[in-house]
Amino acid sequence: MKSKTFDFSLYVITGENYHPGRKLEQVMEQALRGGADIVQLRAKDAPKREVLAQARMLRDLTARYQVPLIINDHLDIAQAVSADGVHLGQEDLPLAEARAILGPDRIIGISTHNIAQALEAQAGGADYIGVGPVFPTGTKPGRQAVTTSYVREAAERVTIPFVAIGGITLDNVDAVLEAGAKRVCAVSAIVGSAEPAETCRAFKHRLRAFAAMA
Ligand code: TZP
Ligand code: MG
Repeated sequence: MKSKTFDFSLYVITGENYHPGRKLEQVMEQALRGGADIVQLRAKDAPKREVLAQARMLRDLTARYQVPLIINDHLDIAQAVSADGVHLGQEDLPLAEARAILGPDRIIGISTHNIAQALEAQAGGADYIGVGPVFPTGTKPGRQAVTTSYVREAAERVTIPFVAIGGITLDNVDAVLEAGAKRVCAVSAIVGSAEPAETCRAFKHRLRAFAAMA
C-alpha cells in the first residue's frame, strides 16, 4: 500500500506487555474499530521473526481498515510486508539514509525531544515527527518528560504534521490539545485499556471537539 497522502488524528502504537492474555490482533482490531487512524508496530523485545509475523498480520488488518501501517526501527521488515512507512528515533538509522533506502513514497516519522531535532527532521524531509514524551511514561522509562511547553513550541514552529506522545491518557489529553497538538499517540492508554475501541472513540471525540473549536 502506498499512502503518502496520509492524515491522522489518533495514532496507536502496539505494546504487547500491556495486554497479557489478549491477542495483539484482537486488541489492534478493536483499536481500529474505535477509530485509530494510523498504526505502528513497536516490538522492542521480540525476536525479529516474531516482529515479521506481527507485521504481516498487522499489514492485513490495517489494509482491511484502509489505515497506514508504520514499522518501528526495522526498514527491512517494512519493505518485506509493504508497510506504508517506518518510525525512527534519534539513535536509529539517520533520516537521509532511510529515505535513500525507502524512496519518496514511504512515510518516515522521526521521534524528537526538542525543537532543534524537530526542525532538523522537518528540513530533512520527514513526513511527520513525534513530540515527546510529553508526560513521564512507563513505556519509555527513564526518559525526561518534555512537558506541554514543547508541544506549544512545536505547534508554533513545526509545519509538517506532529504527533504528541508519551503518557497521554483521556485524563490529560485536553492539556495536550490546549497546547496546540492536533494529533495524539498512545500505547498504554489504548492497548492496555479493557475496551480499546471505546477508548479510541473517546480520544477521537476529544480530538474532534478541539478541532471544531479551532
Ligand atoms: N516515544 C516517546 S514516549 C513513547 C514513545 C514510544 C511511549 C508512549 O507510550 P505511552 O504508553 O502512551 O506513554
Ligand atoms: Mg527506534
